[in-house]
Amino acid sequence: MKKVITYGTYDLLHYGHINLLRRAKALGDYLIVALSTDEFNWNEKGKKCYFTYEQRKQLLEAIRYVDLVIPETCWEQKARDVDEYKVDTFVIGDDWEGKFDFLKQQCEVVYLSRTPEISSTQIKKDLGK
Ligand code: C2G
Repeated sequence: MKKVITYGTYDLLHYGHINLLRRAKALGDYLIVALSTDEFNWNEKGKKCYFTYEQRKQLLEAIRYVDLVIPETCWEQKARDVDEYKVDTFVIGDDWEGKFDFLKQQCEVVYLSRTPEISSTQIKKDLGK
């Protein structure tokens, strides 16, 4: 079984996220999403999520491409996750191009093109938040 992992906040879930998850799943048979916790988002990314971790987890678990959701609590957990979950492929959007090449010692690393014109930030702006 080919296992794929990806990481993200996935707040205000939108079709750009779904495009990423669909292509990520197509790279293997089992997709793990490491979902940024509320604390990680605030402390490390300066992001205040609209939905809580539990709500974002529930949304992701309802997506047919997603097989497992685990918490992302720190930047450094990726290498450990790849080993622990016996991951074959790490995948993330190309806004992170090159940032995780260090994982190439352990698994395949794939950067997928982002879906243009949509982001959680844009949605909030359009809604006047
Ligand atoms: N994404 C995309 N197209 C968009 C918006 C997002 O393909 N229009 C992708 C991102 O590239 C990422 C995933 O969807 O792979 C989740 O996006 P975010 O929630 O913004 O994730 P991010 O904050 O970049 O967190 O340790 C890595 C970080 O947790 C990544």
